Amino acid sequence: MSKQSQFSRQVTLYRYQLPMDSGVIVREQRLLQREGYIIELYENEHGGLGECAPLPTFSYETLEQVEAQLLPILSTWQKTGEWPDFESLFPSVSFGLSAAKYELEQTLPQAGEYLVAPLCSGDPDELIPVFQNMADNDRQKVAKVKVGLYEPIRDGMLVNLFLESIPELNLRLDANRSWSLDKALKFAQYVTPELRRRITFLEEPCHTPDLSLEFARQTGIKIAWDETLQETIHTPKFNVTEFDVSNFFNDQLGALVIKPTLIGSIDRCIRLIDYAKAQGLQVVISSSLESTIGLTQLARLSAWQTPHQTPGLDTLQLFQSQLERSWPNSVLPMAFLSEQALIWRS
Ligand code: OSB
Ligand code: MG
Repeated sequence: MSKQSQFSRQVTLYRYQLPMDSGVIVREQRLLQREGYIIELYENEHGGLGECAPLPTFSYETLEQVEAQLLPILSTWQKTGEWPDFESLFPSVSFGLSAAKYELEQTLPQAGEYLVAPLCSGDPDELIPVFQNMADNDRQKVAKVKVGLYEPIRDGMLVNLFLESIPELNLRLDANRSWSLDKALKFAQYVTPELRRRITFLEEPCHTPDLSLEFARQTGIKIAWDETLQETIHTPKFNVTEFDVSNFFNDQLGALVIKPTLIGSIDRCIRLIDYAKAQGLQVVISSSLESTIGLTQLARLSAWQTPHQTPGLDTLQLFQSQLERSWPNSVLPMAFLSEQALIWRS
């Protein structure tokens, strides 16, 4: 038999369920359980895992659609070793499948960036041990705060307090498009102009990208695209090098936030990162609440492709367990793939 023998490749598809509490991260629908698929591939002694976990209210595809798309792809790969066109797949499928392929081919470096920007909920004191660790590692103090959930005045005062009480702190803020221009400006009014410099960026302050840009022009606070990038990728003729540059790259922009589960394959993410770098724009790799399988891969992607950048991966704290792979220093118990639902094996 040739090397293409069907016995040289093995595929297992699991569906996992992990208890969690998404808290305020997923605004419209509090998630108490994270569900997704894990692909496990083997070929000639090498293995690879990939996580395809569409995020409710953020992803456009459902779990059912993911499974329906995955099954024929996995069957074909197992029989022939052929991969599909990653560009034509749902982003979560494209990311998970590409991650498994990268691991199989040993092209995703092992070293990961596990110093992440802490997501903080309101008490600056919580951050002291985290910042100590950042300082010990010669890193800038950076944290992320969700805004737009309460009154903009409260948010403005809170941000001001953070910046005032922690002198070298840099803050990333995220409003997930929840403000009108008026409310966003009200927020900014409560942040002392000299302190605004230490807001590295505010993700998606307003209901629309145009309003967010207007907010940035009026306040001097840099913004970052997250939802806007995801939306752009969903336009039918999306092409990394031809997307609407006027909206994406301008002086108001502090960073591009890339959530691979919502964007697509590792190759696509790398093309976007290269393009952003060429424009002098920072890129932050961010989580879509993946299990430790996807999350550690994102930490590896970040160390590899956005070195010296603190990734937005502080989401394991929302879970009650890790899955199969450990996140360095996490005290959460481990759940295993062997305990998850087996969907298909061949
Ligand atoms: O709004 O950026 C978001 C996680 C899941 C869905 C949406 C978001 C997030 C995060 C991840 O905030 C953490 C981070 O980016 O630092
Ligand atoms: Mg965001």
